[in-house]
Amino acid sequence: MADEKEKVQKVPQRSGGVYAGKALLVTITILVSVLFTSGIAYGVTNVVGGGPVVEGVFVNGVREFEIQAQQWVYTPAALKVDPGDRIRFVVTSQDIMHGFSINELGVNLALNPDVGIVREVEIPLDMPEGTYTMYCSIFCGIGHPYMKGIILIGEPSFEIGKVLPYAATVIMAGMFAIFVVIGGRKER
Ligand SMILES: [Cu+2]
Repeated sequence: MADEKEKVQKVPQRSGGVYAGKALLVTITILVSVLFTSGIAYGVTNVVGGGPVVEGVFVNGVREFEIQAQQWVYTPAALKVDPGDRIRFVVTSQDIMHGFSINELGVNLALNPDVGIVREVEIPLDMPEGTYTMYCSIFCGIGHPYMKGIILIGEPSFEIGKVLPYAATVIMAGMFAIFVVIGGRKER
């Protein structure tokens, strides 16, 4: 009985400081998560399909893109087209052998150094609007897995991929906050 009384008395004395500490911890966690995610999101958009979005040049009704490939980037790395477009890729490797692939469009080119490879495709009118990946399909060194770009088709109104990193962080921060609160309760 004596022990229980002590406990009851102790709780109110501690709680003020404990809650202030928790609030600070939760705030710091959220701040760090936001900074971290922004950094990742910024890094991802700049590494994969980063840089300005290029819309190509119309040559006799065909949307033409001149693309340079080199270890381990495409320039430009972000293309924008519309459904129904006729597209011409003119892709040249500036150094060693690379590939140039877009699965959804059935494109898979092997690029010998300094030889421009030309390939024409038509974007089907019923192709779902969104972001597609162009990537190197021939091993070209340590950066090969990251040699990627994006091809934007149409004007997608909502893309889960752009929201996902932020949503994940909010969930992570929320979970961490819950753990902190639960952990704090168990200590007592
Ligand atoms: Cu490669």
